[in-house]
Order: sequence, then structure tokens, then C-alpha cells
Amino acid sequence: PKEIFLKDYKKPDYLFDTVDLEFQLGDEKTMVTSKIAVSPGNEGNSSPLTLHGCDLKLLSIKINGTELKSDKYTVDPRHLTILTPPAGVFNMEIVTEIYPQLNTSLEGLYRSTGNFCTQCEAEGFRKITYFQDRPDVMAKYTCRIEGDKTLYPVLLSNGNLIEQGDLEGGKHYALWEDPFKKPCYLFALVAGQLECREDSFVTCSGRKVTLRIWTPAQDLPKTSHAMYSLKEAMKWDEEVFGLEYDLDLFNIVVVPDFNMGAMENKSLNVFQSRLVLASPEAATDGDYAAILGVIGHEYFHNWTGNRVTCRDWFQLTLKEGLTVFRDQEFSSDLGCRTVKRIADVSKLRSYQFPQDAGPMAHPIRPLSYIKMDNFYTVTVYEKGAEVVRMYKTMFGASGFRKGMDLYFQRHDGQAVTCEDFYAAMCDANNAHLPNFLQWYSQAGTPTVKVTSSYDEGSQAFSLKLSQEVPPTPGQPMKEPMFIPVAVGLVDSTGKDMPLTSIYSDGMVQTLSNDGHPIFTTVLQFKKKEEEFIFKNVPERPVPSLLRGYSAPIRLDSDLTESDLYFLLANDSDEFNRWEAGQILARKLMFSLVADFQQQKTLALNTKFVDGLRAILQSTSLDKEFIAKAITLPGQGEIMDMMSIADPDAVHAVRTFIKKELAFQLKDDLLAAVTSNRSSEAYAFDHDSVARRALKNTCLAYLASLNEPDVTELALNEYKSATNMTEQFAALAALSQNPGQVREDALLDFYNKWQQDYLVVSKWFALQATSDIPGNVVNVQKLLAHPAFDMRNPNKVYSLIGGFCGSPVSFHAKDGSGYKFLGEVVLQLDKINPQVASRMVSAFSRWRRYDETRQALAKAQLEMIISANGLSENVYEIALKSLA
Ligand code: B3K
Ligand code: ZN
Repeated sequence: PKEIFLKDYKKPDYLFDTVDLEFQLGDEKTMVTSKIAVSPGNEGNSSPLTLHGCDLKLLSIKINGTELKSDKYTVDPRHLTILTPPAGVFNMEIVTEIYPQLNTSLEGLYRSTGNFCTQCEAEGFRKITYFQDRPDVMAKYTCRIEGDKTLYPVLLSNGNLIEQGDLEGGKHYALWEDPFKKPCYLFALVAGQLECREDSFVTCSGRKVTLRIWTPAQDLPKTSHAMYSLKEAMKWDEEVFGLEYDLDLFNIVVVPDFNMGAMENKSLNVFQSRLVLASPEAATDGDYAAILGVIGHEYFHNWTGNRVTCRDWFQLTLKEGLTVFRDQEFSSDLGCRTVKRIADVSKLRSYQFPQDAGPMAHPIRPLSYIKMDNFYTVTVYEKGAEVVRMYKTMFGASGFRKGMDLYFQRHDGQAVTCEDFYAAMCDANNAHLPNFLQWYSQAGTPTVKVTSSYDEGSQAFSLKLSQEVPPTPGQPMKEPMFIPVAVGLVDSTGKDMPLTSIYSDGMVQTLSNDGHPIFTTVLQFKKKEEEFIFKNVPERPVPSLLRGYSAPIRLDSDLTESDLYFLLANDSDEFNRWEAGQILARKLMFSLVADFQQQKTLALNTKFVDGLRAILQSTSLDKEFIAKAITLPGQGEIMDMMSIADPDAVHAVRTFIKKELAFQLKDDLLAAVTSNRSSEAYAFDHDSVARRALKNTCLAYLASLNEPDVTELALNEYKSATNMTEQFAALAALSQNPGQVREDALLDFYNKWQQDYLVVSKWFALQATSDIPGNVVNVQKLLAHPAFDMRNPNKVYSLIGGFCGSPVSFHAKDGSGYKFLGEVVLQLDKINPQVASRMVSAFSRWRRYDETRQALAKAQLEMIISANGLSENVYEIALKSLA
């Protein structure tokens, strides 16, 4: 396998101006004709024209209408090279044959439940036809699709439908034209038996856009929330960024078999079913929120990704980090900002921090890859979004908007780099951000240490900051980075102090906002060590640091426990209230883990219980915020912070705290469950979601007691639930404890929902993530369950992915969890390398565990890497994990 490096980037030798595709869809084979207008990329270019291709049968090549003799080109399993292309502009016609029905990789053209569908990002277009498959080759496309009218009544591609009609032999055709230049990864084709929900949106300039969501007929009723989400996204992008949709038609297609969540193909987005289909009975609030976010995300790509795209795949975060940031903001504006921020930061901590600290650590712009598909990561996406967020933190909403405007003004229709985005942001704000670009090139999560001191005599409050970016594979030494640290000072009554001036770097800066006092300032921390001194501070404050989580770092401050309890109760920054509680919980968990390891009796600190009780009893706090604030940090997050991760200890401690809290707060928890019931019809609005979130969180606590009265209560909730959010939460509560009640409830649920494969996936995930003893065997059995299908990524992510995400069973000390995964990865790799590679990643952090576990996990990785015919996808992850 060949490694590809960012530093080797070269412009393409040839440009493609127009691409006219023709598909003859058939049950056994599909014929693809591609006519390309080629022009030289550089003056006087005469180099061979190398095209990518994979799993293609070449039927013919013509240059300027003449068939090319076989000595004029070479073909290998990955390329077709035209040895001496004509000088200047020429036409090229290539005919290939492909076999979508045999394509289980779900990349290129494939079949899903009988329909045809494509996925081209990152490098799937080469499985359709020979092409310069790289994002900086942008062309205008037409696409003519021909197929059986009964089998494939609907024929879709990008852009506008300009012609359609019947053909002989029961066939028909459709001709699509996309007026916008695009890279081939945004090409899409869908054909099959689908029906649509149609609606429309009138844009800010008064154009009426037809919106269609295509699904199998029986699912149409479940598309209303997706349609609502799409219209909200279109409106939001106009209001917040001034971005208007640019065609008269926007299609979304639902496909059960899809590797990723969804894909932003120009005007023809493709989604996996669970991110479109929802009804109150069968989808949870979490599903509704995910649909809103992902529909928004793919729609927002129309500007950030499609109109302005990436020069090369190393720049992926240019479109993904930015678009994740945009979807996060969209969801915040439609829901509750603090709660959304908490969810996003939790995700970063649970998944991205471990990646950044392991063998797969890479900068948000990777320096090299073997398979690009392996770099659609939480680092590129979520950390990338944090980097975009930092521009907004520094320049404010209006400065950020100016930067975005300039970015589009400069680069519409281009394939560009992360530096281009940085330059637009800085130029629009007349700013220079020293060391900020390091965020794009250095991997690893920086740790920032903060020590504070107060001098009563001079009324000065000092914060001394130092930063450390840890070594990561290939990057032993790191430079300091530009880190925006948002800070407020809280006085002894719990109020924010007005901030008047600050001294740093030999300069005094006066702080005010047009004469109004300010309460939060953003420190621009850009050296290894720096001191910031606040002036005119009348009493010793408690600093509220990194408000809103203003940078993706680990913060290590000298705040005392009593400072943290004070912030938990008083901080005006709600995010930091939650954060104070989390820091306290982490400290508590660490000290109990130590006790557990030394076989001491575990006991819960009463201050902690009182702190959570106060939050739980609050009538002023948002209910969803309360639910988040009483939730303990995840096991993964704690293990990630230990020198040797100990899954048994962390699990035992987390279970102990949960139970103990449930015991001590039982009355409050019961009250929260009963007072948050509602008989109203399901609504996905913030108040209802928040009410259910609090009720369900409390029910989960109570169920951990495993006492007859709470089991009775949970059973009751399960039976009386009128929506999936509450029904599933009750099922999850009941299934915490092994025994007959659990078995009966799981069986009852399956019997109720076996016709709905999306609900069945949840049922798989619930069991897969369970930490009941001996769960490896249960999951193994579920692999053979008639509803499970290794070819469906969603089911694999639910069952196998879920299992790997649950520390106890996956890390079973006898190695049974590792062995299970090792076998499954090899099986999966034959079917779908992208999915297999996502699963094998669960092994990557094997060095974090004790020696016994290390040896067992390593043996599986070695077994995998030595297997015959391994895909490059799995090979790259296994290789890096073992390095
Ligand atoms: N851009 C796609 C990801 C495609 C991944 C291909 N391996 C989805 C998204 O981020 O919007
Ligand atoms: Zn995206």
C-alpha cells in the first residue's frame, strides 16, 4: 500500500471542462459512457493522462472520435493511462462496464434494497468510470440515465431535469444537467422504486425551490420532521450567513444501506434511513435531534463544500470542520445553546481526546494517509469545528460573518485550502493570529495550566498560563499554539465583576464595550507561558475559566473544591456551571478508583451529593441542563485520563456512585419522574424534550437501585409510554439489571417492533452496550439473529460498534471481547472495508491497558494484519495501531 503526502501535492496536468455521462442500468451489468472535454492544465503540457479506475471493465476509449489503439494506453488494476494525449483541447470518450449488484463496499454505484444508488466521496467515482478522481478537477456535468421503467420508475441525478421520455423494450430515460462546476465526489445517481414527499421553499430573493424527500412508499409518513428540518436549515443559512440556495430543486433520498450518515451530493443528498425517518412512536428525541442536525449539515455543505470545495483531501476539515460548526450553531439556535454545547464538548472528550492521545493521532489537516476514508474522523470533524469556533470567539459574530463573506467572495467556484479560509478570516478582520495555523498542523490536545493570585494592595488579580502540546506519532516536539481563553471573574456574592483593564505582554488594555462594562474577556494566549493581570479588582474573585469551552484543550487550574462548588452554584456561564460539576465528579471518580484498586470500602462525599441535590431541586434551571448536570462523566472519559486504564475499576466506581446517588436522592428523583410525565401529544420542542430528558435520566438512576418499587415504576413507564423516547428509556432502565424482568422486557419490545428495522437496530445497540456480566456471549448470539445483517452498516454500527464502545464486555479480562471483534473484522473486511476499518479502530488504544489485556489485544491486531487479502482500509489502522 502506498502512503500519500500533503507535501507532494501537484496541480492536475489536465483539466476537465465538461463531463457527459450515460448510464445503461441493468440487473446484471451497467454500462457507463463518459464523454469528457479535456484541456491542458499547464501551458505546453504533454505528459501522459493518468486516470483512476477500480473494479471496471474497459470496453473502449476514443479520442476526438477515433478509437484508441491498445498500444496507446496502459491499464492496471488502479489506472488507465493515455500515453500521448493530443496537444490542446480534445474530447475523450470512455465506455466501461460495472456490476453494482455485486458491490457490497457501498462505494461507487451499488444496489440497496433493489434500488441503484451512488456514494463517491472520497474516491468512489473511480468505481464508476475512469477519471481524474480528485477534488481539484471541477467540471460541469450532464447525466443521462436509461433503465427499465417498471423496475426503476424514478431516475435522479444532480441539477435540473431537462429531458425525459420512454424508450423501446419497456425502458425510459432521464437527462439531468448540473449548471454548477463540481468535483466528481459530488456526483450522484439514484434509480428505483421511490416516492416523494414534496414541499417548497421561497428563498430570500423570491425564488421557489421544490423540495422532495424520496423513500419507499410505506415510509413517506415518516419524512415530515426531515422536511421541517430542511426548510428551517434553508431559512437559517439565509438569516445567519446570507446564503441562498442556488437551484430550483433539492432532493433527498433515503437508503437503508449507507456507510456514513449522509452525503451532500449537489442537489441530491443521500441519507441513511435513520437520519431521515422519524415518528413519535418509533424515534427518540435523540433521533429527532440527529435528523435536524444532519439534514442541516448536508444542506449547509451546498456552500461550504460544494460551491467552495477542497483542493485535495488533506483539506477535508476545510469543509467538514466548518460545516459541523455550522450545524452545531443551527441546532443551538433552534434548541438550547448550553445543552448543545455540553453535548458537543462531551463528544469531543469521549471520542476525540482519546484519538488525539493514541496511535491514530493526526492534525485536523493530516499530513499523510493510505486510505482517505480512514480520515473522516472526530479529529477532522469535531476538533475541526472547534478550530472554526475559535475564529468566532475571537472576532465575534459580526467579525466571523465578515470573514465568511470574504471567503465566498474570493473562492466561489474554487477548490481551496485551509490557509485560504484563515486568510479570509484574518483579512476581513484586519487581524493576524500568531501561531494559530499550528492548529492545522499539530496533533495532540494541548494542556493549559492556570495558576491565580490576588494582591489586595494593588487590587490586581493575576492568571499565569502555561501550555504543553503532547508529542504524537511523527511529531515529538511541538510549538506553542494560539489559544483563546474566555474568562470572567465572579465575586463573593456570585455575581460577575465588571472587567476594566488587563495587563499583559508589557501593555495595558482597557476593556469595555462601547462604554458598557464587560463581564467576559478572551485572553489571547499564544506563547509557552504568559501572565495576564486584571486591574481594579476590589476583592479576590473566583475565576471562571475557558467559558463556553473557548478552546479544545485540557484545562488544569488551581481552583479548589470549594471554588468549584461555588461555580457550580453561581457561575453566570451555564456551560461552566456544568463544567465545575464535571470536574468535581472526575476528581471524585479518580479518588474512588484509587480506593477500589486498594480494596478500600467506597464512600460518597456528602458535599457532592448536596451539590447535585441542589441542582436537581432547582426550579430556575433548564430541565435538560439539569439532566446533563446530574450525569456523571462517561467511563471512557475517565479511563482516558488514567495512566493505566482500568475498565473494571472505573465501571465499579461509576456504578457505585450512580447507585449511591440514587439511594440518597431517591425522593427527589421519584418526584422528578412523576412531575415530568405528560399526557400531551408528542412534540419536538425544547420544553418537551427537556422534560423527557430529565424524567428519563432520573428513571435510569432509580432503576440502578434494582428495588421492587422502582422496577414496578419502570415497567409502568414502559407500558404506558406513548412515544419511543420514553418507551426506550424505560426499557433501558429495566435492562440495567440481569434477570427475568430484563429478558421479558427485551422480548416484548422485539415482538412489538420487529417489523421496523430502525427500531430493531436500537434494540441491538441497547443489548450490545449493556454491561451485564457475560455479555460477550449475548452479543455473539445476536450476530446470528435473523434480523441482523452484516451487509447493513447501520446494524453493524449498532451491534458491533455498540459492543466495542462498552468498556466492560469489550475489555473482558479473558480476552473474549477482543477475540470476538478480531473475527468479526476479518469477516466484515471481505464485505465492506470501510465499515471493517471503523470497527478495527476499537483496538487502536490497546497500549492504554494492563499487560494482560495488551497482550490479548495485540494478538488480535497481529492476527488481523497477517490475514490474506486484507483491505488497505483495515491494514492502515492495524499497522498504525501496532507501530
Ligand atoms: N461528506 C460526507 C462523508 C463522506 C465520507 C466518505 N467516506 C458526509 C458529511 O460529512 O457530510
Ligand atoms: Zn460533512
